[in-house]
Amino acid sequence: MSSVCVHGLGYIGLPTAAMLANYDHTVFGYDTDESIRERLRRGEVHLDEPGLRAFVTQAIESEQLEITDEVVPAKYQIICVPTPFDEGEKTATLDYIRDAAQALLSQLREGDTVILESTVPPGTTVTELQPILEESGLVAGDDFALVHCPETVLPGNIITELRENNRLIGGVNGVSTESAVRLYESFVNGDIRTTSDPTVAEFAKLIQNTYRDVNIALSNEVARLAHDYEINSREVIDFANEHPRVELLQPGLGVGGHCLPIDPWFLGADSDQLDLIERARAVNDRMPEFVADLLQTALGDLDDTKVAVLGVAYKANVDDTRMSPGLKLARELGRNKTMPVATDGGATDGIEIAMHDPHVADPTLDLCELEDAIENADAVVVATDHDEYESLDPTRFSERMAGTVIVDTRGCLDSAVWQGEGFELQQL
Ligand code: SAJ
Repeated sequence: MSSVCVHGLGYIGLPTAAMLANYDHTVFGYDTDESIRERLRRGEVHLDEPGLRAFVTQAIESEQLEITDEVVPAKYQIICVPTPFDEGEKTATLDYIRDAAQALLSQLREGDTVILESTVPPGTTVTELQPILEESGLVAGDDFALVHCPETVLPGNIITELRENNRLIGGVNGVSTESAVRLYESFVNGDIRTTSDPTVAEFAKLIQNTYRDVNIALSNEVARLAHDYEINSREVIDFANEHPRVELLQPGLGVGGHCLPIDPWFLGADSDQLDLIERARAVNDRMPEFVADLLQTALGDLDDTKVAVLGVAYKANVDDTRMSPGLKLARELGRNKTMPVATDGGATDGIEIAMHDPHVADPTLDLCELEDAIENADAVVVATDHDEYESLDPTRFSERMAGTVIVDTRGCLDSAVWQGEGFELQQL
């Protein structure tokens, strides 16, 4: 068993630290945010992820995981810090990685292994991280091992996927790769595949999310085409997927979260070859506009109407609203009004937008109860496919709503039932 220091205790670093600790490694967890460190020491987990609280508590109570106030010396140093997206420049901000490398400098010893797990533009491990670490006087590959090992876990299923997913490991040389493989082998049940260098691993990670984004863009285009042909896009996609080599994903209000809408841009950091990938991004980003147009057509005029948006989390059954398509739609609906809608929804002078989400408890968002959201609404948009929305009762809606327009962007509702209740249901 080894000593491991995990730098960054967010959605990836915290479960990784707890996993290693629960597999008997001696783990030190460090986060620059003092309040996170204090909460963890009190046994409070600051992230909403199934099973994480118990998993972290087990690691801390067994004393295999210690929360520290600085980076401490360890055989393995794992960096799991964010790489925030600069929306204007469409680039990754690498400051946290540079800061993490600086914080590590004085603790780095001969024989250690440094692992970067953060999602980064191709080349980052070698061109950004390595030069800073080598200011220690130690040489990557000779004196210490250096690898990129991208995280691949799905929010909502992180603990299982940490153990079960295949992992990619790319070191600056064979010795580096082998050292990291030994650590991941101790808890990963999936295959561990080694790439020829860190840049291949960085690139492959970005392509995994890009593949999904481009695939969804094709489904979203199918949805727009199907609308013109007056057929159901999900039926088309189901039948197209009958072919053994076709696997289209599902259309929707757009692609949110902190991965799919962002990672494709990282591929353009050192290249001007983005083409299809950029188009796919634009197709997905335009979906809220498409749905706003559907509403406009269905309601005639959006002035003096009330629209309820159900679901502001970026996807089903999570509380995360980063790059949320539902919030984007609320902004889009307010765009043409004289008083722009606030980023958190709320009313303008011409259209009232009410938002509901059973998973989100963000006080900065003007969310309301479902009954209040649909009360006197002229239209309802189902923006996120939370489990709760699959069992919505149309009678409850017809009793409260003023209008009959429902746009189900995630295919949650049973169209025959809702149409039978007299609703004008449109599904993407
Ligand atoms: N979505 C659709 N249609 C679909 C599937 C998803 O519109 O058929 C939308 C969702 O509603 C959501 C967005 O795409 O708004 C992203 O959701 P997601 O479930 O596809 O992915 P994330 O962002 O939660 O997590 C992804 C995962 N990547 C892949 O599956 C290739 C996860 O494994 C990564 O670890 C994560 O990104 C990451 O951290 O990079």
